[in-house]
Amino acid sequence: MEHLDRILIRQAKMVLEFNWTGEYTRPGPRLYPHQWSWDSALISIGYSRYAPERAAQELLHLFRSQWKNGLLPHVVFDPGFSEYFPGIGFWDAHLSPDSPDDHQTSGVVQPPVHATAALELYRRLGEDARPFLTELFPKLAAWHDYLYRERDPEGEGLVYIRHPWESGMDNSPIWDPILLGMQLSPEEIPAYQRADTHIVDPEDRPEMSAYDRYAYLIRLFAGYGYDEAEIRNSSPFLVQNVLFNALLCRAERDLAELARALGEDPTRFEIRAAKTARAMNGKLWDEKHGTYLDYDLRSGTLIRVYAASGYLPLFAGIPDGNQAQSMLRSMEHHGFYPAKSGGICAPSYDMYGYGFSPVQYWRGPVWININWFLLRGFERYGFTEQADHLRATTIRLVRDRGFYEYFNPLTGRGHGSDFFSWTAALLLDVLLEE
Ligand code: 2M8
Repeated sequence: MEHLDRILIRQAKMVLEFNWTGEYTRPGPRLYPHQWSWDSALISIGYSRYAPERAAQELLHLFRSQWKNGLLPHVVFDPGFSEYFPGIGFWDAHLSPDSPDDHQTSGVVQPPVHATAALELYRRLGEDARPFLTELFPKLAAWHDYLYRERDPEGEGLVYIRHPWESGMDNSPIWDPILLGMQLSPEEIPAYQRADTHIVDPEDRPEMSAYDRYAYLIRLFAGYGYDEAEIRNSSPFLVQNVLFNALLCRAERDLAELARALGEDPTRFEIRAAKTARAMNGKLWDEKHGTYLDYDLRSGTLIRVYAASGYLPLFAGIPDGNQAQSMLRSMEHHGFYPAKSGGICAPSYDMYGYGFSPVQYWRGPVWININWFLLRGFERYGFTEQADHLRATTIRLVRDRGFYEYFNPLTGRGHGSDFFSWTAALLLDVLLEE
């Protein structure tokens, strides 16, 4: 191993150590003081490589706050930290009879990468992971059951998200058409005070008009006591999201593998994974552009906005060989694989797309988790040259610029939170692989 890599590994471990609270790992020191759902799954993938007990602790702590109906909340609050919006009182999760009695959480979810993370740990630990798996497996199954039961009422194989935050790509231009259509009167906009814009450059964060709508949706859900049938009837935001469904499909397959390891029946997970893959290819595939698109259930139309998440089905093995080839061409010919023009892979949104910003959060910057999903996807399809390139640029980016939350794809400059945990964890996964 090269000397520079060894230094980078030490630094990455220090970032995670710095954010470790004793119970879970904060995504970032000041901006994100609580536990986030998909952050923790990605963080545990990094821990699996060198600190397996931590990986297990991270996931088990998160699942202790799972709702009684299986919903896995996107944030588990540490009541000791109040400087974050929206906090416990804004979510009012206790209004749901399903919320946990002894933990404070949000009332939305995030992409389901948890079974994938648990399988990674099983692969590293083998039989030693059995006690952990025995405890986590029924919770993972309940989480996936919740998604297919509550979020796929027509049994299509595609689950919906009901808030932009559920995609993890909070202010992606994918949501613009829907948010533009949400005309709110002043009295519909809840009173709130943001904390994020005091901590990092406001230019790097979502607009106020986006936050108004995030806040509006939360209060709408709380007003219905988080009753899913009511929310389904009334939420202006109801989307079958490519990223979420691709990661769910992969997680279902991974859960089936865990079931087999535990001597449990994998059938329902296998059937659902296959159904989701079929539905994505049938409903969300855009043949002309060689990518997958989100579907707006309210308007009954595909959202023709091109983001890096459109290529994440590669991570789940959803496209066939021909589709995968055409996705690669699509990435290279559009603004996602700017290697030839000197840009940095992979912008989260088409660099030539309308509304692209090199600095504003999910509207263009490079994110290490997206790169990691793409890298593993390229490897899966044998796109070795692209995988090598993406691996090398990702490592170089973090080594040269730091452990930032996201990076300007034109200059490489880091933005958002420094000491960002999943940047460190996923880099460790890549650097420590055998
Ligand atoms: C961002 O989202 C939170 C809201 O959940 C925020 O902006 O406060 C997103 O990047 C999300 O994907 C991520 O999980 C979270 C914590 O890193 O931050």
